[in-house]
Amino acid sequence: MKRRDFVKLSALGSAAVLAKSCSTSSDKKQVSILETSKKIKVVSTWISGIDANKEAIRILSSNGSAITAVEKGLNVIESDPNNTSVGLGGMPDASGVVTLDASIMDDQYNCGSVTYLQNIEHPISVARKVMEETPHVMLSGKGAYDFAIEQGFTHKNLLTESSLQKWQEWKKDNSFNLPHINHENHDTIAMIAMDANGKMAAGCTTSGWAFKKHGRVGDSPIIGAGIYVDPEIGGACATGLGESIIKICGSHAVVEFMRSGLTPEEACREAVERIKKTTENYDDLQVGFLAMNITGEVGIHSMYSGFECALQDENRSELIKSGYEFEWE
Ligand code: SD4
Repeated sequence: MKRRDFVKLSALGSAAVLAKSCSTSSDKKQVSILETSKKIKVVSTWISGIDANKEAIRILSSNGSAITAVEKGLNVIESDPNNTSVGLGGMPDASGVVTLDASIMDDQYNCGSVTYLQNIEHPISVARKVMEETPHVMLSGKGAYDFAIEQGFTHKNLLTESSLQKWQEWKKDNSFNLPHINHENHDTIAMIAMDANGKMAAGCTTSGWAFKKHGRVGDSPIIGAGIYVDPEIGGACATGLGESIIKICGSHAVVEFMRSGLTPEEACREAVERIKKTTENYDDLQVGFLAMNITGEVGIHSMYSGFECALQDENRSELIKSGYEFEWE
């Protein structure tokens, strides 16, 4: 199903969801201040962020911490077999194996991540365990899996019938061509939350680039690329083609742009500009950034049209359409 149709069909529950356009290619110099007040709030990439946010805000409303809100919010999407970019139901790599990347970070530079993790439904929770239970930041592959089992996680087959079928179709026709990460074939979820104490955390969880080369790791588990949080400035996270995001340390770049005085939206746009400068061919290359500063102001920007984020606080839920550099159609 195309994203457009999914947006139309998606059941948005009882929350009032308003589509709001921040800027378009023609008015991209316009700066949108989406949110400025410092109170509990959560913002997540893509439309699936709506469901993740509901769980996160439930936790924040009962005085839960930002880090727990991020973990539990992302768990919802990891368990959704219909999201083909995250956890259960995630698209496999070229060899038919589902491999997962995830990272989590609070606003005290504590962080944890897992890469190339297999058969564990909640990589974001394993990343949190890496952060809290080990002296390390990142565990990978079999080591990450063994650690997860040690910590009480259970082995699970994450390849659904539907993802297996898509992989089989791809293998039959295109096994020499990677599908692009473009405007509508990815749904990685990244989230930034602020709790009642004004503390912030960010997280990201994904099965990465569909049909990627076996062993490939994207930006999502790399602190500074997929996510970053600075206690004095705010947080940022990324979605889209990980290779391009890694090359500019995307989320860290967004935070540093905010440090230099830019609003979150301007900072996200500046990071996209940097990718344009550093990437020879950005035809059909989608990247999107999402940022929140410590005053609670939120902004997003992407290379191509179609990127959107879900924002929720105690009173409302909104779907924000991103400003962008190029119109897709
Ligand atoms: C990756 N950044 O593995 C991820 C993909 C993604 O929505 O964001 N998909 O490169």
